[in-house]
Amino acid sequence: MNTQKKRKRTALYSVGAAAILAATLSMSTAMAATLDTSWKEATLPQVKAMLAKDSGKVSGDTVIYSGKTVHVVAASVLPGFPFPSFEVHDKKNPTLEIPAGATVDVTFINPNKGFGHSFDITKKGPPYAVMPVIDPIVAGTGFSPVPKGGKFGYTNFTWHPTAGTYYYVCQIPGHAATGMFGKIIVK
Ligand SMILES: [Cu+2]
Repeated sequence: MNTQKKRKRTALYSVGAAAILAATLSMSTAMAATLDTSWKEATLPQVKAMLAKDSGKVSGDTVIYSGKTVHVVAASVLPGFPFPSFEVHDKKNPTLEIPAGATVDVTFINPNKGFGHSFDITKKGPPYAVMPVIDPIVAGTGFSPVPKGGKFGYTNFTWHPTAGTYYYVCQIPGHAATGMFGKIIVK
């Protein structure tokens, strides 16, 4: 990377960081109004038990699923992982490899104290804008509750994907732009 590009990236990052802070502050108010009732609550031990139910197998930076029904269990910013990021099987933003025609049962949990996140699936790859404006191809999670009092929000949705390349993306402003996304290969 040349120096000019590096400077540009640093400048963009600063704008992104300020936008994240501003957006996070305004989102907490907006989310209180838009939060849907499909979110349930779990304690951290329950979150860890749920994460263990992911049916994939880790291979390098990929989680490979097999069978007619697969269980994808994703978290946002688990303790010890960088903000903002997703984790599946303790891997940061792994690529998920899913068999075409499978029924995909997705559970998304937000254990990130003080922040909301979403897990939305799209065909649109990076780069993402501060406001990604993604219309998910399946009804995704919407914005999670902000954890408080040792309780963490989680929700489920089902997806029947056809072969192709997809991405899972957080739609909270600034998160996808600063790396909160991963790839899904369905084949
Ligand atoms: Cu996020």
